[in-house]
Amino acid sequence: MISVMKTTCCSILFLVLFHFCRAGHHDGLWIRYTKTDNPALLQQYRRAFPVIHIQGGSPTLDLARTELQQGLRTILGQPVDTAGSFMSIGIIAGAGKQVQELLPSEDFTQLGKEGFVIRQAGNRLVISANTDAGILYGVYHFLRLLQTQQPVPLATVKSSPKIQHRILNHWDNLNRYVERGYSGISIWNWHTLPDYIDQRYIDYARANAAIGINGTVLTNVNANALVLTRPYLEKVAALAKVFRPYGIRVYLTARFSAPIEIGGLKTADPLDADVQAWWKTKAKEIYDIIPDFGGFLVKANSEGQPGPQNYKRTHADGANMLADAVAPFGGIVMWRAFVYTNETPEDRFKQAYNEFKPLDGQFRNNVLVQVKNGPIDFQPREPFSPLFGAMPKTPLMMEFQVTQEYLGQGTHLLYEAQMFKEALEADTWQKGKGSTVARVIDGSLHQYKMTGIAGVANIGNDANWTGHPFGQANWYTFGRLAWDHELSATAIADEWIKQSFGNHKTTVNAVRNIMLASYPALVNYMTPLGLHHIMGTGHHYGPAPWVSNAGRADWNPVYYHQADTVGIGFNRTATGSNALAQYAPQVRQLYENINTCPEAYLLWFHHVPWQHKMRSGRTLWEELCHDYYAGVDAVKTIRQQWQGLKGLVDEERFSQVSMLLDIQVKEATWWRDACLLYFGQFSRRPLPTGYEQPDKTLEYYQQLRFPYAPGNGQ
Ligand code: BDP
Repeated sequence: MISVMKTTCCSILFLVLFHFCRAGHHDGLWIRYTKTDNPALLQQYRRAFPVIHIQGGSPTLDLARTELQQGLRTILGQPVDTAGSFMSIGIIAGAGKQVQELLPSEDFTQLGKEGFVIRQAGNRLVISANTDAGILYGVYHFLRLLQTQQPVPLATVKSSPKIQHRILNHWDNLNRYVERGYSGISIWNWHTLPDYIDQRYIDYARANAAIGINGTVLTNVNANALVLTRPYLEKVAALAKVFRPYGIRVYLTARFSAPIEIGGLKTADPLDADVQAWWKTKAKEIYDIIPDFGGFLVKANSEGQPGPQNYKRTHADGANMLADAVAPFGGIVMWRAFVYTNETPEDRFKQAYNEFKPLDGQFRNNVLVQVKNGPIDFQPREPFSPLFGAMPKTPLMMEFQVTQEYLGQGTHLLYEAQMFKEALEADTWQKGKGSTVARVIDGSLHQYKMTGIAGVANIGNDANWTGHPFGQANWYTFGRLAWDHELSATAIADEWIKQSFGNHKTTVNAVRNIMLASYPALVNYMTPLGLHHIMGTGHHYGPAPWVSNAGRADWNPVYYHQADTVGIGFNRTATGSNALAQYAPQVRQLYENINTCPEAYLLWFHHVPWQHKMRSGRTLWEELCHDYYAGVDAVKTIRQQWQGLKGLVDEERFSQVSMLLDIQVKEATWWRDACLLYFGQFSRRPLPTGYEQPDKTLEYYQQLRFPYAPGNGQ
């Protein structure tokens, strides 16, 4: 008897431990609640929130109730009474009139469809909204306040999203290969869908709802028409069903040639009546099984994808045809502006603007044009795309890349918030000072009726979702900025750290310092002073500024840096490609004058002589050396700071990040040495004295090959 009991106890203990490990640090994302470790605060929380009452019932409210109950139970470390009455002390939540009446002075119209208010009303904390989704967002926000140990009584929070469509873009193929993915294969297991619902789909929905993401494009922009066939649509419907109560809609990429490939038509011409009818029928079929289907994302006439220009039609013709198909069902079309062709002997920087600006006003009102933050392609630092602010009659949405294609991929610790903020805060000057990119995409500058923002996901089926443990911070940041682009990089970092690593001051301070130092470090060791697109061909892994034989001119690093014995950089002023003319005059003038151009963007716009005097007093060559070395030094400092966290963060992540930082130091050094040896051939100047000399030759770096680096497969 005793021995049986022992075994049972042991297995219970084992199960508990096992459960803790599984749902532990690595895979819990920011919805991994933990008990408040500040005893005084814990007492206050227990006193303030003993009971939960959620008014009303619906799948979304049921989720809110469960989330609140389970989250609170863990945070308080004691059971929570959910059977409380409307008059209980504790938390009262609901979207209905009765709850709203508890806040008589509140203007609920301001909150819109997704906003919420959290406010103390007597001895009750009221979470209210106009919709169930708003309540769910409010509940997640409330749990975040507790997880980040805000004092009680909690300050009032009124929050509604500044942007309507906040969408993740998965570049996931149907065979589960993730284009530019560095964290395993796709989380969508198309083979076992629709019948098998992986717990991950639910965890994914929770994590996204907790940060306000309300849409997901499941498939790659380099699209496969098969996903639009019935068997796949049923799989999509199964995912949509999981996501629906979390306020998340599904979208698909539409391959423009689908009417030919799966419809048996001879053409995909958007002005052809049969093609139009095919898309209309297809849209109806989709909405029959997914009534809240979000719509289509389209990459057309870019990098080999088919599009309307195959039939001498415009991007507007193509987008409008799809828009007409989904309009009766409330769907939208996100048409990408990432287009460029090698056949046009034009600076690639200028091509998206040239193509789209003339089409302003020609799109249906359920079309958003999706523009990458910069004019080229997700480089470590890009000036803002000149399209922002230039299309007042067409809602433009932002496309950020969360996955780190050009940013150290799966092994570099990079916190992307400052990069996103830099783009959002850039002033387009299109309607005078203060015409920021953020105001373009939140619709306030041009009164857009529809607004959106997309982030190319860094999510895969790795145990921790994002490969690098700090990749989670970038997913989190994207969601938080999509909700409120005014949040600061520091505030978001603090929230994420506290929810992911706990509230210990030393940890929070050290991890924050590391995160904030990571972006300037990466820019310095990869592409300082406005260098861009000098990564390895195809996979974009590592430095390869010497490459000049890629399939098309504008895939070659030499096209972008233009180094010669006179200097380095791409002349985009009036004496060069004149891309600067695409900006408002104030921006153009600022960048065009080499003395006012921010040095961070210098080589984006100017071919600068090697002996040019920089603001530091150094010559350009010396500055380049300085920045590359500073980048590597900064990563070494980050590594050192991380070592100081031994014992303060869990062993698993401590050792993962330690190993990754070793790789990062190695690769940053590789970037620095390879680039400076290569550019030194043109500057014909030695490294300034005092710098550690490269231990390898340029030839060594040039012969490195990585045929199986992620990004080369299908
Ligand atoms: C580039 C990627 C490529 C994508 C393309 C796009 O290298 O894999 O297909 O962008 O955004 O950055 O369409």
